[in-house]
Amino acid sequence: MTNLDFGSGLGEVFGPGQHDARRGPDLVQLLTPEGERREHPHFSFDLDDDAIRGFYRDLVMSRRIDTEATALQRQGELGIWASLLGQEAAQVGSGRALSPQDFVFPTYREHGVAWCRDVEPLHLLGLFRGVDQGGWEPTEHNFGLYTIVIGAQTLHATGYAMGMQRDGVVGTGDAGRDAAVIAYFGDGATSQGDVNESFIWASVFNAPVVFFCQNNQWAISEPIERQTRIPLYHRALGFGFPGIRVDGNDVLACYAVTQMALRRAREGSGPTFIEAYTYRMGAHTTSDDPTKYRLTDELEHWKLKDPIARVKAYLSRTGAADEGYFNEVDTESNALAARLREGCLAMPDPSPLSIFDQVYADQTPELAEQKAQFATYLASFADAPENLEGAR
Ligand SMILES: Cc1ncc(C[n+]2csc(CCOP(=O)(O)OP(=O)(O)O)c2C)c(N)n1
Ligand SMILES: [Mg+2]
Repeated sequence: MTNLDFGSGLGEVFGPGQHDARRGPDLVQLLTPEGERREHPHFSFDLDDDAIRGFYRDLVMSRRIDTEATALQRQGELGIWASLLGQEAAQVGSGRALSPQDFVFPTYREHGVAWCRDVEPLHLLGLFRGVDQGGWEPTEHNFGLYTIVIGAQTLHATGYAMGMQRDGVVGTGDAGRDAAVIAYFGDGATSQGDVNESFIWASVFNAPVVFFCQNNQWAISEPIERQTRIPLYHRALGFGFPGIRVDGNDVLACYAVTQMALRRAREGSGPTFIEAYTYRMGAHTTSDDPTKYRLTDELEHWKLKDPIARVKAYLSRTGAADEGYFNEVDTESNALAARLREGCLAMPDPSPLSIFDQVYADQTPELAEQKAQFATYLASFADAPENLEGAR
């Protein structure tokens, strides 16, 4: 464990050490930024090169969805977009460690995890275009709806995990049946009451939940130094469960660490906190301008740790993939981008009244009344028939 002497050693914690976690003693890393495999005493990556080629494809496709969505927002086709740029490995590594029966509670940035759960990317675009509230069926993919209320989903995740305990799908010893929950959240979210409350509940009830924190160093314009004076993963100890820091730009390490944490949860050994140490390479959302509050040399520094480049370097160096493969993935990603663009532009505008139908499974009398009032209001416009086409 880190030797915190509460003296000059603090520089290690939130001085330069924060900005070059590679040197941190507790960072689990299995693939260096140069694309070299590393051994770790407790974690190993146990899949073959075929799986790594698959991860490469996942990483590229996730980034391509992201760049296309960002472009669509810039052209006025999406209201807003929250980019995952730089966080692809944290999401694909953890997402690929999940079993089909596990359940995911995402934030608003988990496009790479959505990809791993086979959620149609057009559904993500629909949400950010404002034509629906998230068009996917959570139970079809075991992937919840995006949550904008910072940290709230950690409570939902913990409650869901406790439900799994009561359903008897934890610790049965049947690998096809035992299930766990993973909750995604950011570094800023760790300052929320909800997150700390969920840690306590998960701990004392030994809930099968993995808390996956993507420490991308920023909560909009607030740096990590404003969230914590110790490494985030150290906090887990105070709640009574293990915490571990993994190189969030290393897809192999993220996979290995998440797999271990999910296994613990499924077998009934309780929660784990994973701090995936990464960097938000883009803006917080398309409404944000990070040049107002951070220096570009920070970005340049993290570009050298790009999560995709290191996998490509590994595959090239070892001969596990050649130019032909990389070109094939590029072509596939461009085809996906073209399909997304076309699909996004073709999305019909929703009926203004349909929002009332999406709130509860069963309509309440209050909501029915509000819907009727709104319908009357809409109908009061002189050009109502045109505006309301399809609204009733
Ligand atoms: C309860 C709540 N408070 C404030 C906000 C506004 N808000 C949106 S994103 C954000 C920062 C979140 O930062 P972090 O948890 O690090 O996640 P990241 O966006 O970096 O992935 C804030 C404060 C919100 N959505 N919900
Ligand atoms: Mg953050």
